[in-house]
Amino acid sequence: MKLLGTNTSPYVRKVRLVLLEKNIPHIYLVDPPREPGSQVARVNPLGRIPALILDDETCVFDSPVIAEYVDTLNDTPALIPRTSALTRMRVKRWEALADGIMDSAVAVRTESIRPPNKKEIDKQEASTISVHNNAITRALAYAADQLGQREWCEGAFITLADLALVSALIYLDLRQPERDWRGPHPNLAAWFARMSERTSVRTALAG
Ligand SMILES: N[C@@H](CCC(=O)N[C@@H](CS)C(=O)NCC(=O)O)C(=O)O
Repeated sequence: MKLLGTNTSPYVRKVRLVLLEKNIPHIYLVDPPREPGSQVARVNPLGRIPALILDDETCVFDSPVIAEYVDTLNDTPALIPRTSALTRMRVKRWEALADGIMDSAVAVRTESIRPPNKKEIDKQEASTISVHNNAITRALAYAADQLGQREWCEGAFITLADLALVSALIYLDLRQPERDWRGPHPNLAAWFARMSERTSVRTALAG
């Protein structure tokens, strides 16, 4: 199978971490969707990455669908719990929380790099940025509260929850280096430091 993505996309990093943690053979191709010659729009009508192309050319998108599909390919480890409906929901909710942080951070980035325009539009940009930044701040506090002093986001083993959250935080560090999320949330900072030591995270950060 082939994964199309870029090294900066947090959604792509999440999926790469799932593939790496589960040791699933794949080819990772850097293919920015807006660059001429990109094959992304041909395989994913939405023109977005990550896009996972299976050996029979089936294209799997978007990242929660890819993560769930890939997780069913083997049980080593099972990153989305298979038996308890409640635990499964909690892991998927962590993923939704992390994806929401990514969505808001991408929205802030998109607004911030838009060239300055008429006054009215500038005002709108400022309020959009603050709506999304506030959502990120609340989501981080929620994550820190849910994590507490545990080693993993959910249960006694690594799950998709940990991989999604670490991807969101890596993206925040990349795009909002001025945001001090570690100061108010030392438990999240300690968990992140431990996660950053994992071979999968190092590999996915190396490009
Ligand atoms: N909900 C989607 C979001 C994917 C997404 O928005 N990816 C961005 C890159 S971070 C993208 O491909 N944008 C299209 C573009 O850059 O043209 C997922 O989880 O896969």
